[in-house]
Amino acid sequence: MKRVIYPGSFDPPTNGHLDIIKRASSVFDKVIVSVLQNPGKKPMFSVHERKEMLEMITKEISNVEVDDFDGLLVDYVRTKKANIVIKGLRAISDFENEMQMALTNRKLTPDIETVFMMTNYRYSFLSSSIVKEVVKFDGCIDGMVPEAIHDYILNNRLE
Ligand code: COD
Repeated sequence: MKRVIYPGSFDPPTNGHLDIIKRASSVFDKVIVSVLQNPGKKPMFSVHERKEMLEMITKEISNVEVDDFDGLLVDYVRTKKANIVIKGLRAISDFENEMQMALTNRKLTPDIETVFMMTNYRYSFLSSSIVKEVVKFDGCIDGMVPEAIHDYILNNRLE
């Protein structure tokens, strides 16, 4: 059984994230979407809220589980008895950072593989930061985030 971890900040989840989750769930037996508890960053949504949103948008995908983690990703991957990490790639700008993370993870634990999925061209411009920026100035986020969490984002955002 191929279990994969899809880690991220998901602050908030976007249509780009959901697209990767759906595609990964059709390739692998189990996808564990895991929110990093990162005290270093100042998120707009709490870990609890981000998990709640991920659960709302994945409730119809039976082989997806939502979780959270702290510390090193490779240690967490081992505790979940998985050996594959899924990442999404948008532009060249993602590549440099993602390559650095993948090689660091490989150095730490050689038996964990990182598998990259190319973004869907429709969502190639999308990031959580863009969504937060638009929300902050009361812009329209239709089409950027899954409909199921559109109102949740507007109602729970931090000013
Ligand atoms: N289309 C496709 N993919 C996308 C899109 C989009 N529109 N938007 C985002 N993605 C992908 C990202 O490329 C990423 O792979 C994933 O979705 C999550 O994105 P974010 O922005 O929510 O999350 P990040 O990039 O902040 O997550 C970083 C991690 C939490 C994975 C990383 O910091 C980590 O592993 N931290 C743990 C500490 C650790 O182990 N460090 C050592 C390794 S360097």
